Amino acid sequence: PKDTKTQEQAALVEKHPCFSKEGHRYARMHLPVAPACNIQCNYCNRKFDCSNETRPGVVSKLLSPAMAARRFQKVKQHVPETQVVGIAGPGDPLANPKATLASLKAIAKVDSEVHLCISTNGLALPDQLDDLIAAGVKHLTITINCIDADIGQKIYPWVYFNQQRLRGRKAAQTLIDRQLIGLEAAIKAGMLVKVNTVLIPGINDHHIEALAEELGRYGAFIHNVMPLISDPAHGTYFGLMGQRGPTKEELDNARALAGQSMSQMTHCQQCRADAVGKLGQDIDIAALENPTANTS
Ligand code: CLF
Ligand code: SF4
Repeated sequence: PKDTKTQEQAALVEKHPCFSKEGHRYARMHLPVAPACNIQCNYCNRKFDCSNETRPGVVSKLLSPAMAARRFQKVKQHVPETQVVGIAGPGDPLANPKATLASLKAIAKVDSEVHLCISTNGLALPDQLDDLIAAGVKHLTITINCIDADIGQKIYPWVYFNQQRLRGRKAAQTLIDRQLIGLEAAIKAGMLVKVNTVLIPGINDHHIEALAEELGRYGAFIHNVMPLISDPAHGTYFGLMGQRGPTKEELDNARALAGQSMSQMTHCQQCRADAVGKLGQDIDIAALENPTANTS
């Protein structure tokens, strides 16, 4: 059975452009169906896309589940290498459970073979894991920036949980607890779990090694340390506070330290919530859907 499990995992990894470097031959498509979020990150600007997985600064046009399925059909014809359909924003997929689940179902109806992928901050994961599994999701990303609430309270000004807006250390601890419960349960259920960490100099950079060690103990599959994008033009809180992103050396150093316990993804493109195509070769979805319109 162990061999079968390993074979299944290898098949899941092979065609996913984010979980495998060899996956670059294949394309992914994001469905921007999830506008709301249940937490606030200081690196987010809600007017733009979730920087959990997405680069702030460009607004995606929201789609309904039916529109998302139609877009997928069109993309599949145009980019047959599309092997993965992910939901990564522009808010948090699990803060929009109806739209997220309806979209996953609509996609599976069009193509039962396509890999379904979700990226979340993890707050609602323990409650929604069973629904995701039932919908056929096998690839999951949780953005975990720290496992220490003293650090977390500098990153998350509030967390909305059980009809309450939590602040300070309590907010951070609640989020971290839920992330780790969700991480453990998802791995136990056989999902392939990636963890994204936004590297924020002076905030969580000294903590990356300990974080990666813990992720290794849990059995996360791969770790993606991504640089903070703090351009004040994007209006993020960190940008307004004068927080800078890491230098290339700082990023390389953090990845090397984390790499002692977790295999590292280094080819992340910090995609938009509506990105389509191979990594680094996004196609123009507006032009594809509206070939006659002038999109310049
Ligand atoms: Fe999308 Fe994320 Fe799935 Fe990939 S992106 S939901 S795991 S299909 Fe990939 Fe883009 Fe980096 Fe994300 S390159 S931002 S890691
Ligand atoms: Fe923004 Fe994403 Fe953080 Fe929610 S989880 S506040 S959408 S960056």
